[in-house]
Amino acid sequence: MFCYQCEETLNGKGCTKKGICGKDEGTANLIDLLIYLCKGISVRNMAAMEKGAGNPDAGTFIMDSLFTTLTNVNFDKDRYYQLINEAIAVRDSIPKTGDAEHDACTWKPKEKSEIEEKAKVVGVLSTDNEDVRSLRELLVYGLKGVSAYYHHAAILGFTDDEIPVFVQKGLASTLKDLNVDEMTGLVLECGGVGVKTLELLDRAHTTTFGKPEITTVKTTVRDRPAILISGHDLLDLKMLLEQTKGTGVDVYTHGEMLPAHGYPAFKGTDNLVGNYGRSWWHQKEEFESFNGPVLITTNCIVPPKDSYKDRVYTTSVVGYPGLKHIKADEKGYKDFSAIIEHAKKCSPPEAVGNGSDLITGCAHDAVLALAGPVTDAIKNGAIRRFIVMAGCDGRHREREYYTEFAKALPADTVILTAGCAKYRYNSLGLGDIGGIPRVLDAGQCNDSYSLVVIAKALAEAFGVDINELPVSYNIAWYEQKAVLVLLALLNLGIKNITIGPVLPAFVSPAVLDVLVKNFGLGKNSTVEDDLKRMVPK
Ligand code: FSO
Ligand code: SF4
Repeated sequence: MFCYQCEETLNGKGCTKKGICGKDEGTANLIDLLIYLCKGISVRNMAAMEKGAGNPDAGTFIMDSLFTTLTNVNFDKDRYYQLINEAIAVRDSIPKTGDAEHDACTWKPKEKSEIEEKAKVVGVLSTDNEDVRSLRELLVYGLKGVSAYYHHAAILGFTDDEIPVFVQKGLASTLKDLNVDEMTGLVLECGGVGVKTLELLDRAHTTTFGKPEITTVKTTVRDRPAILISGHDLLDLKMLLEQTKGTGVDVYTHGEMLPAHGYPAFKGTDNLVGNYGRSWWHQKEEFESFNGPVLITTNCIVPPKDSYKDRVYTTSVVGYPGLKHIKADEKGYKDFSAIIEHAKKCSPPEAVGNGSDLITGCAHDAVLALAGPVTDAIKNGAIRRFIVMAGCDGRHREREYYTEFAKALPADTVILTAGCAKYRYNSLGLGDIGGIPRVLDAGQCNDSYSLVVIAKALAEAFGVDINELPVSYNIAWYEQKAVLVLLALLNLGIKNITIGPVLPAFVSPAVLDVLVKNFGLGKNSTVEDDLKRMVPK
């Protein structure tokens, strides 16, 4: 195996025998083969589409498969065998349009052992040239991000045919000998498709669940049995709340589900009690002390401990061997009765954290409703600067930097955040500036679009270019959705973004050079130096 798609990759280079995330070698290889076959489907389907004979459903299959392969989504080998067989069936349902097709378009195993053998040789290292490999993988990770966000929009009925077509164009391109400019162009185009996808998802969420409102969320517990819901899928939360109503079972959000509290659709639901715990990597302790069942709707799941394994349920793209999986029926309905009955037999959750309230729901509509006070505060100097500190949290010690940076920010600065990175500073009690919270939590990483809308509106209000605003970007990344968000920001022309806590292993020195020269992208350094740079006097 060789995998270097996430920030926690072994020694900053690549996982080779087992993933730091817990993914084993066999699973990692099967993931490589599934991606290889998705590339093959794409090549064949793009050619067939030109002749009006394409399979319009292939895009959905490919994107759901890519979502499955993101970090901390699915560790279940059986699921990958199944997807590999489905991929071959989808591909072979598309008429062949040329004679000299790539191996990814024609390879077919006669028996299971051939799958394992093939899976060992089609991975990342099958591309020899370091820079070509870097650009291809950067594109594939961006496409994984697009696929994840698109999945959330599509299950709410919001689709855009151009997005799956681009995903196939991008995947197909990685089997071709393109020059550096062509590959770089596709990477930047992926950022543009990312903006479009995030906008689609924003529309899907706000149309379905209402426009988020600035909301205070409790982190204390009640003395009743409960279910913890984690991941990003708001539709799953909606169905769970409908089914737990009147059962005496409470529901708490975990990790990236926290922003759900800001949506009007979930307000006034008396058994949606509050948020439990912090970001994804604390789950081993938090799932233990929660006592009740946990439903994981998307990333990030970490290999569960035996002590609570029987209480963890997965759904949708998520999977882990031995965990109970809840599937949707043909109409998309999920029956959560097993998890609700399970909860009734469990003790109530034990309190965690300092019990302080959290603020969320500071998405674009809510913040722009404060446009007057915000622009006044900038004009009169009460707000000197905004720092976008969005992205992911992670378990490495270097991430302490983000907590320390937030603590060291001067009192006339405001943090704009989205994603699970917020847990590093949303309970620090950073206060407000004339009623404007100093940590404006726009929501999930899925809601990063809000940060762009806010920045664009400020630029318009002040009649300046987006790069002339008093805004600095100090982004923390972990997995591939964050890669896409970064590409989306670059596509919007945002310069001088700082990323950390380490640079992606998949960005080669030459590719990094391009990003530094064209966009001023850089890595974080010390709190002191970065403060001087990002918050000039
Ligand atoms: Fe965090 Fe995990 Fe939302 Fe990611 S929960 S790390 S970018 O999957 O998705 O922010
Ligand atoms: Fe390693 Fe990250 Fe890949 Fe897991 S997802 S195998 S930790 S690089």
